[in-house]
Amino acid sequence: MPNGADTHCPYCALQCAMTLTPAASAAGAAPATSSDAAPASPATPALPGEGAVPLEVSGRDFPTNRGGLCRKGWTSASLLRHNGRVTEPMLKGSDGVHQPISWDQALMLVTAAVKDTQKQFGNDAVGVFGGGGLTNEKAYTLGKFARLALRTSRIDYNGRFCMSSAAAAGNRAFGVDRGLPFPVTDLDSASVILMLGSNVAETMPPFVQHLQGARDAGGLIVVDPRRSATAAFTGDGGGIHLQPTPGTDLALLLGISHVVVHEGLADTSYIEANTKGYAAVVRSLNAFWPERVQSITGVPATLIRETARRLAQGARSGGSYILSGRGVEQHVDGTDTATAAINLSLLLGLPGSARSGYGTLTGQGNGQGGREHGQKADQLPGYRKITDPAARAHIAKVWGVDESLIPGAGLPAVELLKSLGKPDGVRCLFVHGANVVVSAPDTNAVTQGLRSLDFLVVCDFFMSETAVEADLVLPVTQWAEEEGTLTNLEGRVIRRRKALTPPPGVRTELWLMARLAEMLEAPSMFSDDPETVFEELRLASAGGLADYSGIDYAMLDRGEAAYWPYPVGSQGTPRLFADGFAHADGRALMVPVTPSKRAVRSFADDSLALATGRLLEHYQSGAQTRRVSELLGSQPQAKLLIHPGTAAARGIADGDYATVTNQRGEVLCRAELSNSVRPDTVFLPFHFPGQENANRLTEAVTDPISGMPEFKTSRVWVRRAASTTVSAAPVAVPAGSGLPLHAKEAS
Ligand SMILES: Nc1nc2c(c(=O)[nH]1)N[C@H]1C(S)=C(S)[C@@H](COP(=O)(O)OP(=O)(O)OC[C@H]3O[C@@H](n4cnc5c(=O)[nH]c(N)nc54)[C@H](O)[C@@H]3O)O[C@H]1N2
Ligand SMILES: Nc1nc2c(c(=O)[nH]1)N[C@H]1C(S)=C(S)[C@@H](COP(=O)(O)OP(=O)(O)OC[C@H]3O[C@@H](n4cnc5c(=O)[nH]c(N)nc54)[C@H](O)[C@@H]3O)O[C@H]1N2
Ligand SMILES: [Mo]
Repeated sequence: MPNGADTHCPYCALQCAMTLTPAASAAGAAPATSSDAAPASPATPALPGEGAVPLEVSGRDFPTNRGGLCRKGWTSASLLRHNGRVTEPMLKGSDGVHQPISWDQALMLVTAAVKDTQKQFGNDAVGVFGGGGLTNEKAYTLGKFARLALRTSRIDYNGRFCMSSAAAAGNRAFGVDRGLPFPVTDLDSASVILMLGSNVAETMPPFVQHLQGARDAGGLIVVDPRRSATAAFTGDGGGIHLQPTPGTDLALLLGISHVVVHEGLADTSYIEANTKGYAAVVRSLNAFWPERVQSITGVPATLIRETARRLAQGARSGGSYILSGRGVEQHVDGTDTATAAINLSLLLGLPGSARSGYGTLTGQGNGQGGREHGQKADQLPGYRKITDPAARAHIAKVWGVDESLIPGAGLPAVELLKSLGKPDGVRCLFVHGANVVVSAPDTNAVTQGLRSLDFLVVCDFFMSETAVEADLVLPVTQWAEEEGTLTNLEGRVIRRRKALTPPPGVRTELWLMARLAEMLEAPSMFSDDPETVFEELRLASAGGLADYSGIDYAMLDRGEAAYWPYPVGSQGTPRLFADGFAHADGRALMVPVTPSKRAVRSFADDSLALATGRLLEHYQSGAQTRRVSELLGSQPQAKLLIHPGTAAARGIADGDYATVTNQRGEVLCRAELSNSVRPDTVFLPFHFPGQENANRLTEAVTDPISGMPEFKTSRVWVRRAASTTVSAAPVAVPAGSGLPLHAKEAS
């Protein structure tokens, strides 16, 4: 790689373009491991274990980022030669300490564990947990590996925690799920953008430039119980911040829709020509007039009316977009809430219009492609259903196997994790690209499940908190050390380029799965060459909703924009709904939805609503970003955002340690007093492990349609901490307060 590799960032779905060139200090150097090499920035002391930065990162022009990167992107190369990197297979001894073993030994151990487990407990006793950060090639191969090499139905992935509610709602309404059904640059000319529970200013900083037009027009409307960095952009005439009680977005959206219908703002000719289900939706809105919605959500009726009017006005001139994020989707009613957002957009005639639209902002690097090619429990490549006989026949043919060899649907992620170690559950688990000890709901229970397994294999490049629990850790290549493709938040397929030789001892996951498939005598070919895998993926996806058959590496390398569906002979599909929706009749389906629960505004006792989310500096479970000194230096620990009045009532001062407690566990962290949260709400980021782990408190209760857990609203009690350490175990909560936050509405 003498002149640098044009590639994309390892982190989120914006997939900012970057160029990697050998760093001056490390040019031509063999993979470095010395800890005394220069840190990335002289201003921030290096963490113990941080090695030389082998590549320099520069932003590259691309529609999503236009050359910009965020702090995580700028520092991403610093992990490539981190001394904490796992560079040999590591087996846990009886003393609980991991010791290096050879790859041959490791592969033999895995093969034996799979065979023993399956002989004793059946094929489904082996499970796989994948990730939305895997390339398309890896995600595709993982799905095939589970079904054909492991012969198990038990595969799911962390995208269930991320995009599943938005995906379920999109599939139901439009017949297809592509996060943004239009290029991100379409947003630039919008005069109104409604951001539902998304904090792009921290989660996709370069995206903010696409909100500038709406902000300049005073039309940025942000719905967040917190005055997030994105909500703050609505100040100085930029727009409106709606600050509902956490978990009440569905009611809020019904209120806005009510105004649209009752003030005659709906686009009736669009509705007639392009949708069905309108009458039932109108009926379902009757009970949600603005004043009632104000009493449920705390959002003033005047602002509900104003939002509806602005959206309608934007739709007539300039353009209106509705975008949703995890804040509204990661709830037990996430699918219905996303559906309410879609219904609102259909009432206004936005989807498929040239200047307006609806979309959801996909999170992980390959959160889009990762949900299309078979790591989902109920799915085959090309966004096909595993229960569809035609889909099974097509995939069986591509794989060269008898259809009966492909198992049926497995269990969604939360159920899969609940089954760990249980009779009839999974007893041997493979983890590829997730750190569930930190990121899964009710993580105390998940950790117990992992510890009760007969065999846990974790593929990672670091000793993540989940890898620490593993019997065997298999070291894999990082993003800049392998070739592949990803599909960004616009449904655009892009190339990830290799810029560096991996450290000796590290293997690609394609290599690993190919070797294991061979040892397990899988009845199909598994290639370890990414382009060969992509060629197979093209065939497998052909004719499916997410059809990649017309895309190849050469055109991606030329920088051609490839938006799926891209059947052979087509030009791809930048604007997915330009010619109608994916249901057989071409219409979008409006599904009536109503809140089935009432998120309590103020509890009878002194409990609070805990909302969780992200900080700019850290990515997900923090497995990567907590190892970057500049990022950890700026956000070294979890802080509980709490309103000054709420804190004062508990004797908590800024910087004090506080305990956050409920039936499931306890978190101990510092409090940060801030007017940015409502007095009835506290906020915790979920990037930190151990006693700061927010997921000790979240509940593994799920959306009945999508399987999405309730990450965003938990009921908690906050106290000033007596000491600065706590136990991980669940603790007793005040008597009579065992009521779950999501008790069904009494009425
Ligand atoms: N820095 C950083 N960037 C990331 C990631 C990361 O971990 N760190 N992860 C990537 C991934 S995988 C994802 S999915 C995206 C997520 O991107 P976002 O959806 O922007 O992220 P979150 O911070 O989880 O949630 C957004 C907002 O939802 C608000 N919220 C909480 N509860 C509610 C509620 O009940 N209603 C409403 N309306 N809002 C609520 C929170 O206050 C928060 O500001 O970010 C991607 N980018
Ligand atoms: N409370 C709360 N919990 C949440 C959320 C929330 O908002 N609140 N958000 C949820 C969401 S949206 C998401 S997406 C999840 C994400 O949560 P996780 O699934 O835990 O995501 P990461 O921290 O990115 O974990 C990825 C792990 O895989 C490794 N890795 C990265 N790339 C690869 C690869 O290519 N191959 C392999 N084998 N390993 C790799 C990394 O080192 C890391 O250890 O968290 C969810 N959890
Ligand atoms: Mo996510």
